[in-house]
Amino acid sequence: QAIAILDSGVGGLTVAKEVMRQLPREKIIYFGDTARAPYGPRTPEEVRLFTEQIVDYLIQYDPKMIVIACNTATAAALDYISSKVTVPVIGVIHPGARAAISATKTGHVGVIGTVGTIGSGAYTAALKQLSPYIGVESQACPELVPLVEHGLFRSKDSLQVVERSLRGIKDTSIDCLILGCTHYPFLMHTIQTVMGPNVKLISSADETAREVSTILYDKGQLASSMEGPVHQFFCTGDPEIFQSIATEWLGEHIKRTPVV
Ligand code: DGN
Repeated sequence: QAIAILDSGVGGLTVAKEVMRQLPREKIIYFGDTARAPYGPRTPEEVRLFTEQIVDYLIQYDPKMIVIACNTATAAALDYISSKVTVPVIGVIHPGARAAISATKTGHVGVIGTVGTIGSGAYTAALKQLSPYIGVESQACPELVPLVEHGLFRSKDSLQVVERSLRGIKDTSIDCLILGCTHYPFLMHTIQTVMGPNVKLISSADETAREVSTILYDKGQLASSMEGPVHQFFCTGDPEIFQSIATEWLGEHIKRTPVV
């Protein structure tokens, strides 16, 4: 049985990569809804519906767990999806919040994400649930997902776009910045350049992969095969762009079966 990982597009590959690194025996079935990305500007109802459709598709493959590797979909649909399926379902917001709480020294953290994620207040709620006196600065960065989906994350223009996007949060006194969108690790170096060396960037990928590992271990479901798994990738949009971004990011040749 595989681990199903889904996102609005290529962003969840940042989580898939970390799952592959921490759990190299596990097979992954990845679904990127590239035709309907970005999810950020959509209503929570629409994001919930899209997430449900993807989960209905992935359930046919009988996964042992589902990772909603999209903050926007986690905020809009995690509870709903968890109540619908019988396998464990995790999102990326709680793991990201937990990683920030363990990294901050000053108790003042920043969060960047899509309009949907920031507007939902889900990060502030998750951070304050863990640590009630934490100070949180939030900033929506709607220009960043399209940059990544178009494969422009290494382009010269990306620095300007990132500078513009981070203007509101750059001059605060945060010591950690949560990359509250799974697309943002593609822009990690540029974001670090703009924020400067004193701000630690937190990606939820490591912590999410750790949670996958813990859940599968507790359920006695960790893969034991000695053979390397063959992962499967699905996308709803242009398969060539998806394949080139996925191959560059994961460093392996990706065989994918696009779906409509
Ligand atoms: N990767 C998604 C997230 O983490 O929120 C991006 C959502 C989008 O499509 N804008």
